[in-house]
Amino acid sequence: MKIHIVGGGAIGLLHAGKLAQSGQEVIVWTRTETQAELLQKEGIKLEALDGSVRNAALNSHSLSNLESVLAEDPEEPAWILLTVKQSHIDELLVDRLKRLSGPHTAMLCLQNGIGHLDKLAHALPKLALYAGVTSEGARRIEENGVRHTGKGQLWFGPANWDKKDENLQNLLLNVLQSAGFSVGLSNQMRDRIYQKLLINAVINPLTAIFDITNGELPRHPSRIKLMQSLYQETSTILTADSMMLAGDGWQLVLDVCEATSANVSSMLSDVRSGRETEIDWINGGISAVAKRHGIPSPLNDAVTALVKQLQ
Ligand code: KPL
Repeated sequence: MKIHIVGGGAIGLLHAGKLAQSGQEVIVWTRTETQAELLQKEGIKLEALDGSVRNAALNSHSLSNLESVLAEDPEEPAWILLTVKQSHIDELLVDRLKRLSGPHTAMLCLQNGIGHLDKLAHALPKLALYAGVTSEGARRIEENGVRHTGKGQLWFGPANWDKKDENLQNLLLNVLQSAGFSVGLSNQMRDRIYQKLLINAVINPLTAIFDITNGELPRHPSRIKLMQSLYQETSTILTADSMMLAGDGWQLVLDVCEATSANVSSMLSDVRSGRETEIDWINGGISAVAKRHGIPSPLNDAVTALVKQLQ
């Protein structure tokens, strides 16, 4: 099975590298021609958790060359793994996804935050859409090199139930498992997305604002107070929108800070590199949910405004 991975960031390259190493035919679609050429020429360098580095060959193209690539190889993909950031899901990309996919294609979306699934379901009504949540840690260290920084778990499940395809989902499950991923199918993807959102809503903006690692965040009483208040507000909003929380959410936030203690959050990393952050789809998305329910969201509004000042 050919697996098309759209996005050459850390999560895209981690999946591409592990899948290619396990013998799958992988095609990576990147935003820049330089990255596509490097991946095509030199393959992907994957640094595993034990520090060993292995190369794997794959095919890579720039999204801007989609038309000419499809003219030569029009075979419709069984699976597309969409790993780009929320901010990159614009009209142009949606149009390209429409052209890349066929009537039997399924797409797994691995974005942080909320908003993308509704947008994609509306724009691509024929596609079987799957929502995914992953806790794998990865860092892109070169245009064609990625370091696996933490073992995680991937959950995925249907986002538009009428298009659910059991054969295709089992195929992807097996392929990902054979590539060494811990992966499970879930019928509760909305809850899983909301639980991850709750964690990201507290850790990401505060680490970006204070310019500190995840581990440093809860190491000061005043920061703990801010974390707790933002957690409380966010969990009230998401619970009003039917989130079912498995376990103690506040403890989960602290556990993630501890488990990823040396990491820089993706939002801080974006701020430091001058890239657009995902604030509009994390805390901005929560403010939008609050508005729908007529609940105030002063802290989510405030961190959204502050992070926008930084980016
Ligand atoms: O998902 C993350 C992110 O940085 O986006 C956390 C869980 C906060 C780990 O860094």
